[in-house]
Amino acid sequence: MSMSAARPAEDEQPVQAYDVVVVGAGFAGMYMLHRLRGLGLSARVFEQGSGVGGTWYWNRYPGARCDIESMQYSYSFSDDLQQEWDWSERYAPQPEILAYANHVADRFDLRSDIQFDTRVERAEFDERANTWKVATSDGKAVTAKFVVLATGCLSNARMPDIEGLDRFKGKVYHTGEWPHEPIDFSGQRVAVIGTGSSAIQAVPVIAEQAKRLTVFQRTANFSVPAQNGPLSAERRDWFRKNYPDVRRFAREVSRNGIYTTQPDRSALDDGDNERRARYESGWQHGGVVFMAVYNDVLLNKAANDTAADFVRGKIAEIVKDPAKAKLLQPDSHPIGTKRICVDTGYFATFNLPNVELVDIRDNPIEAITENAVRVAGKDYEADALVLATGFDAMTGSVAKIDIVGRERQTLNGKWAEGPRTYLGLMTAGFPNLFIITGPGSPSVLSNMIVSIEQHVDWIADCLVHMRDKGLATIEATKQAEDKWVEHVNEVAHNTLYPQANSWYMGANIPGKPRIFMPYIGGVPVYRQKCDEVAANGYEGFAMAAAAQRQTAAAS
Ligand code: NA7
Repeated sequence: MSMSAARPAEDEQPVQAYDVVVVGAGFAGMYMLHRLRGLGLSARVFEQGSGVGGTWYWNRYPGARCDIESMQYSYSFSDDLQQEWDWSERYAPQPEILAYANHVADRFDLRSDIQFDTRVERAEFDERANTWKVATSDGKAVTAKFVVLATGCLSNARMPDIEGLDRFKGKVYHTGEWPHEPIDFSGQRVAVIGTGSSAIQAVPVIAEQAKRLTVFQRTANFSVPAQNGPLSAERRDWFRKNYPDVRRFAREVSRNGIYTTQPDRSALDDGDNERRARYESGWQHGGVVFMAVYNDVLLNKAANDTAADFVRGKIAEIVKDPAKAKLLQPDSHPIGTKRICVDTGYFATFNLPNVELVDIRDNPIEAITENAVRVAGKDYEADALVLATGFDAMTGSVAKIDIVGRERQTLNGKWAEGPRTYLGLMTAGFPNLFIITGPGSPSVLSNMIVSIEQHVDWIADCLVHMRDKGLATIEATKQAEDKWVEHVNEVAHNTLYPQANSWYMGANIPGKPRIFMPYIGGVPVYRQKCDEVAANGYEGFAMAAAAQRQTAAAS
């Protein structure tokens, strides 16, 4: 018999078996892999991009940068790493964050267990074997005892349903899927659709290059200045020296996982002058922490109005043309209920002679023609179109995977009325399937890296517990999940957040159920709850050894 005849056909190749399959090699997937290796578990990471970095791999639009200070938007798990990496600016630009992700991949030798350019298409739980069968876009399949979805919250770019988009003859770019080569808009007429965080960062940079820039605004957005600049050696050294306290504070004290002053008073406790002075100082300090000048801005509409009025006043001061200023002043949602944007010169950009603002709130874009965006019968000609139209947030990337749990239930079927999880970590009926920063956890309302590290550590500890006890499966009970979903909703509805048509609510995707997805209770409360659950023998989760029947999960 010849050697070739002895080789089994492709579909007969033994299926590679891993302890854990991780989906995604962004900041969550990379750290998960690092922890799994440390535990001596075999792991395979599948990543659809050609490199690590997740969000920071895809979002390469001009002006893209973090809205949390770099010294805090960074891993804390390795002191050597946090002591050795040099950030150049207070808020790192995207290329630097991507360089950091690559540095981490190299430093911890992660690449050998990451398969790039490969999408996970399907994951199906085999109830007899207690394993997941994971099928990938290269036509192969592997098995794993556990699957960890590290798919990211803002990773599924949303193309708008605008008639004629495919007819446009010029270049079309989505901010969340930006090309890898630099794009130079010099001499071009550029149309930007959308005025969320991405557009607010991109518009000032594009305006510097473009011959003409037209911004199509459906909803005016609140934005505060980043007050970005070079990171001083003193500030960097201060952080390095104080990292143990800074990180502990971010995990255990700060609601949003950011080391910053915690507000101790209501906006209504101060008179006009004192309040204005405090907002002014928050504005001068810069960044998302503007929302934490007072402790009730997101709880009380009257308090919220004081912050919103302050920012509207700033817009009126910055934008010279009063009609433009009025259009740019948000009036349809309380400040902060859509994620507060952080900018460098956004509002001032509208003072430039080459920049036009088109209000599409009452007159939506009618169509895109071969060379223009048409609004109210008028054609705004453009050579390039920038779609800053956001993401199918939090659930979009999970939904793209065909996930089949117990009794052949699909996750998309189960979540048809909105995502349901226990602690954002697991969903009933899908054993051994973990989600990092999933819906029902603080995730996008927090410093993502703090929340990622917390989830990864919790999952790693859980896997050790299962190994030590000889357990084969863990799954959320329906009862615990129902209670948690109710709690998440209750907390959300005690705030002003549900008043906005935001991506937190799924409101940016036609037909997506309106459910407030992240958990508002705050990072410390949430962490404590997760720790208590683990300390109480993984309360609310059903765990079983291989031979046991899984009945608890159905109770
Ligand atoms: P966002 O915040 O979802 O913003 C998307 C923007 O695009 C927003 O202004 C939308 O208006 C607008 N949009 C979406 N679809 C359309 C259509 N069809 N026509 C006109 N305008 C449209 O996404 P970003 O990428 O800016 O930011 C996402 C997060 O990334 C951000 O919060 C940070 O956490 C980082 P709308 O407000 O829906 O009226």
